[in-house]
Amino acid sequence: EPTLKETFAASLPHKIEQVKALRAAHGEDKLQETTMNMVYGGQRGMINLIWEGSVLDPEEGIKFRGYSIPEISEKLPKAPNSSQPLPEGMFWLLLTGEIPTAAQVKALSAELHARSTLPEHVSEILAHTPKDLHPMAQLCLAVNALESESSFAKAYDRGLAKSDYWQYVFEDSLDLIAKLPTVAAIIYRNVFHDGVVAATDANLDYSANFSKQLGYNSEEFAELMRMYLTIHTDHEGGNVSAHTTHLVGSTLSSPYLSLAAGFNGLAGPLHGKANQEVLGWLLKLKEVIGANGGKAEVEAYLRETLSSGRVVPGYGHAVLRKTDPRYSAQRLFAQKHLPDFPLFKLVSQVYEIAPKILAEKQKIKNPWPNVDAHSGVLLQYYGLTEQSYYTVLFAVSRAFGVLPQLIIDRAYGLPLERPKSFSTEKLAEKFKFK
Ligand code: CMX
Repeated sequence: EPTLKETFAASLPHKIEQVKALRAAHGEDKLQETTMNMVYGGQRGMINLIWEGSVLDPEEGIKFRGYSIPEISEKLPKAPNSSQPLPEGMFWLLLTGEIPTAAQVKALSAELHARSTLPEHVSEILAHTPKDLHPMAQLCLAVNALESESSFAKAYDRGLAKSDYWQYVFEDSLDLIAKLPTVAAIIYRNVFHDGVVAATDANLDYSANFSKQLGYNSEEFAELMRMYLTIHTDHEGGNVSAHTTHLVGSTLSSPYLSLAAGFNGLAGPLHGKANQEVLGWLLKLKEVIGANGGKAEVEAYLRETLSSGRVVPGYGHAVLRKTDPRYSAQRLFAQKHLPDFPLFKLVSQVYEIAPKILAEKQKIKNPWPNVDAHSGVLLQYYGLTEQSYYTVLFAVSRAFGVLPQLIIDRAYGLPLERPKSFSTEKLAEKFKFK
């Protein structure tokens, strides 16, 4: 059976032709009207990126190459005795648009395992990093330091034809995904435990090995990781981590530097760090309402968050207008594996109350929960209680979504990204506004 690289390479000529034909037919047609509010308003709703892996529908949520999360769960290959899809298969799907066979995914898992060794200087840097430096800052340091391994940067320095860029970006992307769990596990074990990372096993899948490296040996935790790493991969192109990786990559910075840039964006509280924020917010809620807290207390806590000018973490979205299907997938997992866990019950209670309270504020366009409202509670149940680490897990998964597009960007020969900006003076002048 063809490998991932062969499958992608085989699909490429047709894809490039399709883009060429589409542009020849409609390249100068108007896509939409843009308004000044879009420019001042964080470009909401402005179509200005190509992103092949996924498209987000405001009502239905994410579709990965056209497949919903339940469809992905059903169709992607699974580990033996597992009911969760393997994120390795998701990477395959996002890059090629095709559902891989079980044998293809097994071969990819083995290939990632074979590429997973870290250069010594990266472990050295992490060993000398202060423990109180945020785990996401440590991750960004380490991914930048992995630049030494970039075959793209080396080949470019030697002199590389544009048509060959993608091959090296592909190799770097696989190496990066392969090395990330070890980097992430070193950070976790250094900051919160004894600094020792368990050995991996070439016969296990990526998530089972990563679980072992973190120090969690139960099959159920590996199941959680398989789901977690699959659903956090990709959320179309405009979110900050995806957009940043793509933007920096357009300068022909290596995949390492591009991904590190994306991770810096994921580290913000309005994006990936919301999963950490949610946990802090929930634990505080638990403390405030005590053992006998009811609906009225949760409502009061929500109102207090809002009236103090803060956001309710884990709720709202720039594009979604319904409950995030990534939230629903995690809820299903909790209902199956931890239905009586008190913190899950609290999350469910907030889900019953928060949308109504948030909807009272007219400016909030989406009162429903997003992915980050649920992930921390699942980790808490299995003992991974260190909240400041949560965004690192999101980052490991996000690499599976943004790197396929980086490969595609170079395979399509997309140019340096360089939109036009205006000053307020210039806009006022345009509208003859005084
Ligand atoms: N709590 C309080 N206020 C909220 C809110 C929330 N959960 N969600 C939106 N709002 C506010 C915004 O802060 C904004 O207020 P101002 O006009 O005073 O600045 C107003 O409502 C309009 O915002 P919006 O158009 O509904 O949402 P945006 O597209 O601007 O922002 C998001 C989207 C996710 C940043 C926002 O909903 C938010 O801050 N949510 C909490 C943080 C969070 O969960 N982030 C994770 C998102 C998923 C991810 O990237 O991982």
